[in-house]
Amino acid sequence: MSRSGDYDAVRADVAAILKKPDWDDGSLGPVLVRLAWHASGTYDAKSRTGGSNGATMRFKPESTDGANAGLEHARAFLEPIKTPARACLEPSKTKHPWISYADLWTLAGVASIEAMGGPKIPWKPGRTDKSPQTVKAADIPPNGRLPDASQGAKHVRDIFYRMGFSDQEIVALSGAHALGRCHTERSGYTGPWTYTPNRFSNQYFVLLTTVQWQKKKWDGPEQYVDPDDELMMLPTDMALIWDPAFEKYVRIYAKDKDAFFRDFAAAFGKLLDLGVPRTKI
Ligand code: ZEM
Repeated sequence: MSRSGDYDAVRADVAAILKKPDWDDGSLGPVLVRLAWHASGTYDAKSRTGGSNGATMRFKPESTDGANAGLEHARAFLEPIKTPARACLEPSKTKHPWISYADLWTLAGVASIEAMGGPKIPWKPGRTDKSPQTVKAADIPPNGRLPDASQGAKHVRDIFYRMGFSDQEIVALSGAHALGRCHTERSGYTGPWTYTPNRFSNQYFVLLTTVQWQKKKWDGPEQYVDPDDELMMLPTDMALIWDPAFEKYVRIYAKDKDAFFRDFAAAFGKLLDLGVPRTKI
């Protein structure tokens, strides 16, 4: 068992499980980043509800929100880092039982970004988990707080302004779509955004501004593809170049990787901390 509070030991264990040849493009990194984002992106600044604190995605209705389809795998991949299956038989084999799920899920996103070549993300521990025995319905965010990919700029602003983000932060955060891919069985969409889905980069912005995006010809939901039908964009991704205020930042980040890394690190760190009680000094 690691010493309580040894977050570097947890980070190292997350980094060690990322490589997985039979999973997607060979890395668990993207789905772990998505877990950290969805755990946090339920925050509502007005009512100060939702957010990563509590790790409420373990409970219904958040666990069964269609937006969270597939994240049960991400949560299961992290389970052995906290409590390996055999630990009940051999308590000496427990790894980091002291860490809360809420800290583990957000730290795993941070460690994954860093392992995939991204910036260092500001991250602080201190999240606590709601207990399955005493959690109240009011503690669990309702479905519908996460963005709907079929919509446009107004919806994207409604969702992210609710959390307290600016247009610039919205665009910076969206650059995470350099990572991973869509799965028809989870979201209805298909394909990766970039040629390097396991590499954190500003490629998402470069591709948004240079590719001739066209509607994919298929029976599935409206999505956009490059002329070779290898890469994809969601309607909400296209909204970032169709809306002039968003587009301004897309062009900045396409040209300036360092600005993107700096702004992404700040915005992602802020996202993971929404709703986490912090004592002010
Ligand atoms: Zn995503 N995202 N996202 N996103 N996302 C998907 C996958 C990933 C939206 C969205 O609907 C979808 C942010 C913002 C927004 C990641 C990170 C972040 C998928 C595909 C969809 C449909 C799911 C599937 O089929 O598996 C929308 C509408 C967004 C805003 C408007 C933000 C912000 C993110 C992090 C900072 C990542 C890493 C993935 C890839 C997951 C994977 O399994 O590969």
